[in-house]
Amino acid sequence: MTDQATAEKGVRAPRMLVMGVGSSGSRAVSAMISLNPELDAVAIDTDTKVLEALDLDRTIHVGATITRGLSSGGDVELGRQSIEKDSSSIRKQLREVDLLVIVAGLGGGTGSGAVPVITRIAREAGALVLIMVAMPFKFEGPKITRIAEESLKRIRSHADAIIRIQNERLVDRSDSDLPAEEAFARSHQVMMDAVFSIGRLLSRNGICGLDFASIHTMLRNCDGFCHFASAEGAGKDRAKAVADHILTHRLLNKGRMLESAVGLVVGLTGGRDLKLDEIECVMNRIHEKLPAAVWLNFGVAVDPAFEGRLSAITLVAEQWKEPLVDGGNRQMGLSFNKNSGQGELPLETTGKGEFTYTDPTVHNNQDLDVPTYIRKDIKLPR
Ligand SMILES: Nc1nc2c(ncn2[C@@H]2O[C@H](COP(=O)(O)OP(=O)(O)O)[C@@H](O)[C@H]2O)c(=O)[nH]1
Ligand SMILES: [Mg+2]
Repeated sequence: MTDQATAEKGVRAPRMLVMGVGSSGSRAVSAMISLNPELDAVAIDTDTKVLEALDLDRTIHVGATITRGLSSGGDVELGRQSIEKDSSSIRKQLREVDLLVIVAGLGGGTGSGAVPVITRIAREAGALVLIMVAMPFKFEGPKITRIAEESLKRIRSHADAIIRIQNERLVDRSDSDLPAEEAFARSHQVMMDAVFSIGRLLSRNGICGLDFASIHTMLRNCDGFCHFASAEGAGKDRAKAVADHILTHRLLNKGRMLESAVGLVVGLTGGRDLKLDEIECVMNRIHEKLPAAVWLNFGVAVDPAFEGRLSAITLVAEQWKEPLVDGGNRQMGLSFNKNSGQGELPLETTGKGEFTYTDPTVHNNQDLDVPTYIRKDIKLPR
């Protein structure tokens, strides 16, 4: 095979799989599929009634012998046992997956018990794991909150990054008429925005900048949590509207989080009518809020369905686990000069971060701490 043929064979878009876990997670995934049937997604629950009610082809029922098809009844241990028992069906889903996005509402038994286990299995399989969890509303009571917090701690010890959606921040306390259903729907909407935008930016629709390497850098190195916000605008002033919304976004602490960010990924999606001016307008306004030395990466995707609209997502890191280092433990020049355009990491020299001084996780002679796409020498599209 010629070099060119080899290269062509190796080039493929990174594969993202979305896994909805527990009843809320499964419903979220079902809502995503109904809007985008192409999405690679699977729903997993102990409760057959919930799975059957979803209009989904790909569902996995776990813990049949443990809960007999019923829900875990809020028992986290039953959720954990159910997934351990059926871990082989989870492993099968993970073949060739580069990025696994797990979606769940914490506070119940299945999602809270199963997500930490699935996260561990996926890391062992070599996938980059992004967890998107909704934390319960205050009105659900202290017991539910405690279950969610404890599950989050366990997830944290395995996941690359967690996007924690504080349901409480999605509602305005003055909005006393807000139907409960609408309140829950908002957290599903945030998850949906995040999944769709990351998917678009990783696909071949991306016309500049953002690629799997930058998302990888951000997720692996942020200090566990990464904050997400999205905004959309339409019409003539859409760029300004999108920037204003991001700069005052509730999920970014009314925009204050940007002032102390250490890392930021911005993804813009527009239609074929997207103008360079508009990209500049959004980026310049966001730049103004950022500290001088920030690691910034942005990407733009064009999707004909976005004609007349502009959407932006941001992933914000407030802290790195440790200064980003290369294989020789040399500090990398990651500071982003606000005036110099885009900052980007040379992927090949990315180090093992916090794993620099720990033994590698070796399986079948492969170091699982090295991302799948590097181990398999998959050339990522730039
Ligand atoms: N967005 C959304 N969240 C929900 C919904 N139902 C429950 N939740 C949230 O998800 C948490 C877990 O509930 P659930 O998914 O039913 O539990 P599980 O099936 O045992 O994992 C709850 O504490 C709620 O905060 C829903 O319909 N939509
Ligand atoms: Mg349930």
